[in-house]
Amino acid sequence: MSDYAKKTIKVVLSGLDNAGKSSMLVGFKRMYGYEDEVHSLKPTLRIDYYRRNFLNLRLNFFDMGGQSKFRAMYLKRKMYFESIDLLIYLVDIQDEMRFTESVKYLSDVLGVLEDIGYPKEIPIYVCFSKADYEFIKDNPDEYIARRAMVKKLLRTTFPEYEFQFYQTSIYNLYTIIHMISNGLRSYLDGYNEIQDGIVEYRDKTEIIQAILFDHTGLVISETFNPKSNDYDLENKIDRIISGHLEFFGQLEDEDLDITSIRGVDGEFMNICYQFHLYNDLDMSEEQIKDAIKKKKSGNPYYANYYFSIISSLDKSILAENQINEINSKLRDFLKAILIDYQKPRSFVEE
Ligand SMILES: Nc1nc2c(ncn2[C@@H]2O[C@H](COP(=O)(O)OP(=O)(O)OP(=O)(O)O)[C@@H](O)[C@H]2O)c(=O)[nH]1
Ligand SMILES: [Mg+2]
Repeated sequence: MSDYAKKTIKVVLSGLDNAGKSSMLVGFKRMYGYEDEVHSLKPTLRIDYYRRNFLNLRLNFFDMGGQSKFRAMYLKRKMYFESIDLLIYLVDIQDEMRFTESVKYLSDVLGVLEDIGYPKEIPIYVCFSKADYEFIKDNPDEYIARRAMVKKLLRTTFPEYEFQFYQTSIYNLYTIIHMISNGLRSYLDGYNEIQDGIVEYRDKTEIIQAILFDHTGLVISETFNPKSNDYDLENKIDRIISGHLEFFGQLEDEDLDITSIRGVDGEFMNICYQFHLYNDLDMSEEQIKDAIKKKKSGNPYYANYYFSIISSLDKSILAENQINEINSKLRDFLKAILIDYQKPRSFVEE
């Protein structure tokens, strides 16, 4: 990051009409209180665009309206699929009737990618959308069978591509944030150092999950939550984190400061931290004070970061004892890395 130039990343959301693409973006933009908006969404006409900055990245989202006339148009004019850095394809897991149609369109899209020389090393994100907790609990066998069918079909038809499979639900926002953030991770600078710090932190405290978010709620780094094959447990943890995201969104919108806040949820203890980092490299004391005061009025030198921790209750004493010490270390260490991202050009919210 010598010149702080941003990388532009084209993220494409594709899939049939009604698959949940625009809903995903609404959740991602709003973070909380978006249910009414999601329920009243109209079909997207052609393409909706959404831009957001994320650390060293300038994200350009293309929400490609999925009605058949638009799909035909995209397939004909291949430029829509050019220079994609992250392709997220949504398959509505609840719409059994259109399952074959959805897989067919994905195959058509992959055919176009092949024609235009899409780099095979960039994984394609296949997202089983509307994977609501209740739906999966009511139809577990069906759900597993459908997932397995799509996976097998894609892997045999397009063996040279790498696919990443996720399940998301708008009623559990973290499932969406987690997927998008994973897709962006390889484009982040300085990521490995942050990741090492988080892993070290996890190992010292035996926490279950630690996640570092930027002020827009995207994940900068997280411990790799060991896959337990326990869907209920995973869902519980994801929901706690979705609750944190909702909380962070509100803190940002209302310009509120906290140091930390903790809660107990069933067998888990969870803690949220807010870090305020400002770029004091080129600033006088006066300017720093000013920056803190005016953080919401577009001050480019200031940003919040959020840190979520989940531990099991019986390990929480250990986690708590370690937290203050590690926290101040983590903070210094994050500051050293993150401050680079906070140059004025990299902090314009669009
Ligand atoms: N149960 C459930 N419903 C969802 C979910 N996400 C979206 N929906 C519903 O699905 C409907 C369609 O969602 P959209 O986001 O508009 O679908 P789209 O893919 O953008 O559709 P086009 O713009 O026509 O391509 C909405 O009425 C949402 O309420 C989800 O995770 N679970
Ligand atoms: Mg739409």
